[in-house]
Amino acid sequence: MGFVQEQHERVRATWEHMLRHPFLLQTRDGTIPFETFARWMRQDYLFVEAAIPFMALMVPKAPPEHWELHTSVIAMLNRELGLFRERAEAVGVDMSDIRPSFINHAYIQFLIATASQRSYAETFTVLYTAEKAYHDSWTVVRKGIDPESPWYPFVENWAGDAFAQYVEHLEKELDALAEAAGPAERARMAELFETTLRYEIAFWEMAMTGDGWPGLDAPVRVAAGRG
Ligand code: MP5
Repeated sequence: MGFVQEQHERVRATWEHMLRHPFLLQTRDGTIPFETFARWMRQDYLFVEAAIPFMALMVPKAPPEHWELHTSVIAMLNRELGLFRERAEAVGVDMSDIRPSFINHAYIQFLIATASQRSYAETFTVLYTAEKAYHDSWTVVRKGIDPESPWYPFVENWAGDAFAQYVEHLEKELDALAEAAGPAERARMAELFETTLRYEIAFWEMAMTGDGWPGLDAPVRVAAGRG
């Protein structure tokens, strides 16, 4: 069994826990409150923005055969930012003056620290896990969401065939990187796989429960009733 399958088996219960998150089930069933989905949109916009420097930091560590992959991911992220702006405009989500929630801030710092300080294979593990988590999560939403839903374009983006193929490609490459790694590096990769999964769950939870920072009431910039 390859490294990736091994990791999925190891964390299966936690992965399934993520896929049962109320944010996903309520989005699928059309019962998600508008402001809850809007909160996810604002926060994920910032996350996708931060994913661009994350990808760029991987380039100097990458073998030249992976450069095309990285440039295509950066182009994809730019298109995604356009999708967020288009949906926000179409549906009336205010995207002005957004700031990261505590959990989003932590996740972004984790991305950048990993890409700055860890090996290529370790950083690639975080990339794979975040992408696979989104593919699987939005696949749950796809099984039941009304195609007329204003949120459907997000479902298509991450649950669609092109994204599925991209994630499969990442899986193959990650297996090859793990094969070439020694046991100590593989152990660090396994830990990062699990940490990334935990951040993904925390992100859905934050979307559902609020974008504040511990010890503070809703930030001053947040309009009454939003949080
Ligand atoms: C992704 C995302 C998927 N947009 N947000 C979170 C919190 N996790 C994963 O990444 P991408 O780069 O948008 O496909």
